[in-house]
Amino acid sequence: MKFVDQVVIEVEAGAGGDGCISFRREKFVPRGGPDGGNGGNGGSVYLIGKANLQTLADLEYHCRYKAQRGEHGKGSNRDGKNGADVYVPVPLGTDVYDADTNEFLGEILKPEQILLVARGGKGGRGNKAFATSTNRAPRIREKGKPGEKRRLKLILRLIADIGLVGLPNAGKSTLLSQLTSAHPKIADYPFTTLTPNLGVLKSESLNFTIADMPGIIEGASSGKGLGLIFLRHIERTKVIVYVIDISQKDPLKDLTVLITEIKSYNQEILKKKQVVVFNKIDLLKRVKKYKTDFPTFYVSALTGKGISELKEYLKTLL
Ligand SMILES: Nc1nc2c(ncn2[C@@H]2O[C@H](COP(=O)(O)OP(=O)(O)OP(=O)(O)O)[C@@H](O)[C@H]2O)c(=O)[nH]1
Ligand SMILES: [Mg+2]
Repeated sequence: MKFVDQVVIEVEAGAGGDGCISFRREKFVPRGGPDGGNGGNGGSVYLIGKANLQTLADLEYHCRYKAQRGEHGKGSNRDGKNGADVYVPVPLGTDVYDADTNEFLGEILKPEQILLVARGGKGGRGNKAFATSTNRAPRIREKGKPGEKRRLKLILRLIADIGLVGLPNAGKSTLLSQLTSAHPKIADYPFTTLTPNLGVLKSESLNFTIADMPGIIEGASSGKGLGLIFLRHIERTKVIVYVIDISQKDPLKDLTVLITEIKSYNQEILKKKQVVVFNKIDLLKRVKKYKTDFPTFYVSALTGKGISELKEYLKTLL
């Protein structure tokens, strides 16, 4: 399915129903009192978190949501029915902004969590509600209030436990396919991965999600390659795994490039737990060990060497 992580949608709540002006008319009751019912409230629009959604793609096609209006009040004290609410399913990790003012409205992080984004209009009161001891036959009523209407900008920042970052071709997607049952596209050219891939690392008690990111190159923060915009998808992860191709000229410099680029995107990310994975050890006759500031692993995502140790370590981290 197409990966969409930003959309604009329009939401419109229902208007409230109007209050009614009516008087009781019955045989043998000469002057019946007021009996105009109240209008029903308009339906509201909510966003609701759905764990089975991974992107905002559905909302790109269906981008207008309108809730039902409230029924008008009727005679014989009958109040109008409330309009039905509308629930718009969104993936977990959706940030919600007003598209016109950029005001942050909230975020959806948990399954079935809801967020009110357009409040339904209140129904108007009927004339019965206006009767007093001095005015027993009021000829007034209220109109229903309009429902709220706004354009929303939805931005997805994935909720994953682990994020894989690295230069293009370092073997991130291959590593994802080793750690999880995901089948991302793998190829020997840079920028094979254009949008994040998700996989699930199964553990005895818990499952963890791993997100494989597109490649980062030096200067990405100033727009080179695919830029860094997709890094918002590792802002919510607990652990960052740097994947480095150890067969390259200067693997430590590659690590520095990654850290520098991430820092210029959002240095808060560097407060997370970080792990270095030197990949492609099968290409070397003798594996040289490097000193880094983080727990470090030497693996071959191709042959599977060193993968089980890495897996166990990641599980204990989480
Ligand atoms: N020899 C060897 N090749 C590997 C290893 N891991 C990955 N490769 C190869 O390296 C190439 C790139 O692998 P990918 O997993 O697509 O790399 P990536 O980091 O996801 O690349 P982008 O998505 O383009 O950023 C492929 O041809 C893989 O088969 C490894 O451990 N050893
Ligand atoms: Mg890839």
